[in-house]
Amino acid sequence: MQISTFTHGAVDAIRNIGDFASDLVEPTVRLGVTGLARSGKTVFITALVHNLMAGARMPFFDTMAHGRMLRAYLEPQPDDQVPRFDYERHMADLTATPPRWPDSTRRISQLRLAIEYEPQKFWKRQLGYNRLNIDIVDYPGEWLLDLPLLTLDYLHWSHQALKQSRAPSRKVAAKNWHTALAEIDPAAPADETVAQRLADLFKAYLRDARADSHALSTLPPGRFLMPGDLEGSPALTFAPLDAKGETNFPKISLWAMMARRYEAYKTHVVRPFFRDHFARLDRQIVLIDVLAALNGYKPAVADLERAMTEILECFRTGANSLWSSLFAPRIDRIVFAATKADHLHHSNHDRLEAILAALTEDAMGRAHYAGAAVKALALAAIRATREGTARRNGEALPCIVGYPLPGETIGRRYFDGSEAFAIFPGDLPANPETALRRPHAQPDDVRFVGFRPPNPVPLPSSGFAPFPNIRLDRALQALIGDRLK
Ligand SMILES: Nc1nc2c(ncn2[C@@H]2O[C@H](COP(=O)(O)OP(=O)(O)OP(=O)(O)O)[C@@H](O)[C@H]2O)c(=O)[nH]1
Ligand SMILES: [Mg+2]
Repeated sequence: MQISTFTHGAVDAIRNIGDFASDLVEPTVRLGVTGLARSGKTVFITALVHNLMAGARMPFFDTMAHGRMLRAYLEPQPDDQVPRFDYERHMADLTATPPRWPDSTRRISQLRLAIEYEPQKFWKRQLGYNRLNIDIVDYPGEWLLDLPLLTLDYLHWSHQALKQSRAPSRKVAAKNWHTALAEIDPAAPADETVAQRLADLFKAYLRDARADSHALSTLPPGRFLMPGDLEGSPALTFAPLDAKGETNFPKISLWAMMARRYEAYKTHVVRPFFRDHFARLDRQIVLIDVLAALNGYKPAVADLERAMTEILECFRTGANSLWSSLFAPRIDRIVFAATKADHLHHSNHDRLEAILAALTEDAMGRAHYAGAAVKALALAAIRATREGTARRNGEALPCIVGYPLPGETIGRRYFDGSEAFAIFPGDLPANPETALRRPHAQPDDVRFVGFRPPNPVPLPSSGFAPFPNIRLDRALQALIGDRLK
């Protein structure tokens, strides 16, 4: 174990030296956009690229605010073997009539944005303009859940997966799998048909658990839900088994076969993904859909907190962490963002930030220790609502106005997507602990509906005006502002 860790670390270190050398020629920032499924990664990346290319007004992004931004454009991405981020297609969705959100991401993709800017210092300006590349990877959020698997062996993963599947919120979805499992003797000789059947039932359970409208974070292995290139591959033919207190299984047993496949999944699928796309990050933004969790009931918040803590624990920089033992980390700036802040009136943004801070307190504290600059903010990469005031019983209520997505409901009201509505989403509690630990959502609590994207504004020349947003400029400043001086 020690030896293999060392060997992997050495290989990664050599890669990093290569990156460092190419960085000297062409300064590059590798920006990690991290987040669970549906947290807003693809929308964030698309909005960031479009708003930089379209020269959006960004008062809190120094380079733009001080007029030093010359131009931004997409370049061929550095890794030929990774597909390109389909920026044009996502833009086509967002600027369609009516506009729609991009589809959920099914495979990995990458993009490189080049920024040309005027240096701040007079003497540097005499040498001409500077250029900074920003490399970003987009991937299905489900895959992020595999990161904690790197620290779990098959026995512990099986134990954990079984425990999670027995939770009241998942028991029903797991029924068929549990029934089959009860008849299995893990010490019996390995049998491919049995392995296949258990893997199928386990996958069906994961899918059903995800389909539960209250579930926010899904359960690993991520490729079971979003296989990408591994669709139909035998690499995914394994499932947890019930060890029933036993720890020693014969080499020819079903248990041993499943354990080997689980380890192979980690070695050949999980590890390379994180090594190739996360290990070399310079900066990271962690997107968290806090509002969706608050919209659900208590297990949703607990579920989100658990998933994020597990993931962020792995990302922890500094000595003796999984991250530093696997890869040589160098992330020196981290932004935590509560996404979709346009679901709230701006008077509530501070409260949303306070809830985000409470939710990620541990992880943020640790990252800080390791010398990384950390910032938490409420953000909407694309603002789908505007603010207004509604009158109810003579009282003026701050509300938001937007097009609720077809199928959304509030109370008895059903929305078909064709009309704009003024909605009073409610106030978040002033004390973040109340939001996170309340026993059950009350009927009068905050209630959020999804909105379709705002109507695109075509420009007279060509293309579209930058997307309205909330605090995208602050996020950019915190992430890359210092690299554009
Ligand atoms: N109102 C609003 N909704 C947003 C915003 N960003 C994302 N959304 C909503 O959240 C959904 C998910 O956003 P994506 O960017 O696709 O999320 P993702 O993290 O890429 O998800 P996966 O690809 O499934 O991992 C979108 O379809 C929108 O409904 C935002 O800034 N404002
Ligand atoms: Mg996506």
